[in-house]
Amino acid sequence: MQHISGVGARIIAGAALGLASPAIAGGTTAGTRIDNQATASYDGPGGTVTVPSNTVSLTVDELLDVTVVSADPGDVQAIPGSADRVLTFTVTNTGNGDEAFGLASAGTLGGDDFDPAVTAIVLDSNGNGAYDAGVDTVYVAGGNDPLLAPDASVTVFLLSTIPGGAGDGHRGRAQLSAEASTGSGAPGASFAGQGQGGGNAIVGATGADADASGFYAVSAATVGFVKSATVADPFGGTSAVPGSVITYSLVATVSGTGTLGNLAIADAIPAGSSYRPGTLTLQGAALTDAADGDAGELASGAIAVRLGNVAGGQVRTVTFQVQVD
Ligand SMILES: [Ca+2]
Ligand SMILES: [Ca+2]
Ligand SMILES: [Ca+2]
Ligand SMILES: [Ca+2]
Repeated sequence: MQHISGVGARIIAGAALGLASPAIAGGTTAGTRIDNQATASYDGPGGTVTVPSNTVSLTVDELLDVTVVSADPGDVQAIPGSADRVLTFTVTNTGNGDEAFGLASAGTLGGDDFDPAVTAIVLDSNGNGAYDAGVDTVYVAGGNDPLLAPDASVTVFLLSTIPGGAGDGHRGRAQLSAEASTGSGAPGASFAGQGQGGGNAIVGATGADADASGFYAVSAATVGFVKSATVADPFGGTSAVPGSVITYSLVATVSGTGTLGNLAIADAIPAGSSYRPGTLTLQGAALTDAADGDAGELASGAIAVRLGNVAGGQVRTVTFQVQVD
């Protein structure tokens, strides 16, 4: 039996990790054994005497923590009635052990103008950060819950249909939530023996569940289309008589925050009149009558002009002339 005595007695505590453990944000990896042995020393008659304590071994419990963040830089633009519009999220295991996470979505939420109908949760199974239809794996609750190592993340997509009645500029919110499959609850709640490496699993500061929202913004466009005519008769007047020249003006005005794709104008030459060759114009510039490389032609008794994609706020004007027979 050794006794610690004397003014020179010192207690030194030293800790040694039983396993090499990588530094992770969640702290020491769950299941790591921490052995701790203290020593005492004192000045004995023959010099310093060192006395070791018993070794105390602890296994690091698993903290269950998760974060979900929106990965979209802003609102995702969508047109009314469109399907499979994609919101992107990142789910990260911020705990210190391997954990699978159950996912859930919600589209019927307040704080917005409409409810997107969430149709699928999809895992970015090829890891490219982008939704690949038919390639990335559709999530099935309890079937393919993503298993994440500490600090690991998975990109998750929510696919939604935008209601047909959603108005231009309106926003709709959808939410992704993730929950540790071991369990969640109040921070500090413990699941005995369920931690990685044999310790307990303990709910961390996040509550072991998290959610985040993304927004769809409706970007719609409509076109107003107005046709007008001016008449020049052979006598310097404006009567429509045989020989009068009618100049038709077709004005397409696109409004809204979106873009109309492949807007096209067609107008049949009215009965009782004949097209005046070489009079077709777009934005004041002449178009050839032939079907060639430019945006319009006369074909099958009608003029046709292709305006392409036209964004809200823009106007396209087409003119042509006919002569009264
Ligand atoms: Ca775990
Ligand atoms: Ca809503
Ligand atoms: Ca992908
Ligand atoms: Ca042409």
